[in-house]
Amino acid sequence: MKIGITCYPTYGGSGVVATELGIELASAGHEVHFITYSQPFRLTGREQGIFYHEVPVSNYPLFEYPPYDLALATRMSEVAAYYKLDLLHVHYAIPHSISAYLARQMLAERTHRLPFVTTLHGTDITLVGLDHSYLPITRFGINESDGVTAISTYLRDKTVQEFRVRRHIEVIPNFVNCDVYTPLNEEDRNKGRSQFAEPGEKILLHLSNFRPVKRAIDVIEIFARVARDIPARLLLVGDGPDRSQAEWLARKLHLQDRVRFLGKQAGVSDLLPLADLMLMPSELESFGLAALESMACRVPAIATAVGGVPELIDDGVNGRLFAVGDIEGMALASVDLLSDSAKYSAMASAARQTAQKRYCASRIIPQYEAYYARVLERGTSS
Ligand code: GMT
Repeated sequence: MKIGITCYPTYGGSGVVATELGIELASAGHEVHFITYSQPFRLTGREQGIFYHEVPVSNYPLFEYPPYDLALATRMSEVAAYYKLDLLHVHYAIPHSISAYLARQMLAERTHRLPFVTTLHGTDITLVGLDHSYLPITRFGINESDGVTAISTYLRDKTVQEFRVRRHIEVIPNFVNCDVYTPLNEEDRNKGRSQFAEPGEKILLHLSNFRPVKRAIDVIEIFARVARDIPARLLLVGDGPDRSQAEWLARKLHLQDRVRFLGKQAGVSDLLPLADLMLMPSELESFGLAALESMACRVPAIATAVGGVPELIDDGVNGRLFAVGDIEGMALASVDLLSDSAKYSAMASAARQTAQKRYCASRIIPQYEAYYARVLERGTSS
């Protein structure tokens, strides 16, 4: 198949999923065209079977707000026509589904049929989509899509309930390449850990875009309590609006020598297996890709029981779940696990097994391929 993919190409879970999907589809023999405003950060631009098309947005003085969604629709229709795309797959409903709708209409005039699939990721529904100024157009984009997928059952149900859409929404969960996200052998792990911690110290890690929904402040508070009881370090990967407050708090709590902010990282498969625990105390996660990626590396997550997270984490088996804001509970559970090697090892193995048995790319990519085939066959998936 020839598939066009549009996503937010910078840092964020939906862009990561879209990029990894494109990489996996290309290695399965499909031709993949990314149509985005900048090159997705996990791509080098030289992958076999992957093409990148930038969306230029001209900034005419009259445009106080340059119409990106129209420029995107134009580029989508051009790329689809030039490269004879079979299908567009857009990630994040706003504005991508609307641009895809326009591209489809533009091409229909030229008798090129271009169905599009929209994947809902989370905040496009739970935050942005429910904003009054966007709700009707998000609903329109969902209803007009030829196929719609959601990354968890929670998100599908939330979409049906909040948007009152009656169409079918296919649940295809987030995935991870279990060969890339994998535990390291002891020698490599110890070598990697020595960059960040002394022998005998534990490593806790947080990975996010530091938006308020991620509760980065809770991460620092949890770590402060853990570090009182056991020798430990905290690695924070990513960047965003709450980073400076988190840095300030780490200093206020005299933790600056124990906490390291690594900023944005293009790939994290080399960092995650160095950690002992992932901290994900989010206010909301429709899935929690960061937890899945760490679990695949045999690193269990201490997380919150919100959104789609309980579909991934079975409390006490492959990770731990707490109420939002339960800093004490999350700190106690971290100390408990890190002090009991038998309990820790069982949970770490269960985490890796969950990723392997349920979320490996090799299991999930065929679900996307089958779904595309259904959309192409039927005209629409509903
Ligand atoms: O929250 C983020 O990290 C960004 C956001 C996005 O859309 O880019 O992530 C959402 O999509 C991810 C990939 O499908 C999910 O794993 C995250 O749980 C989801 N975030 C939220 O629901 C807050």
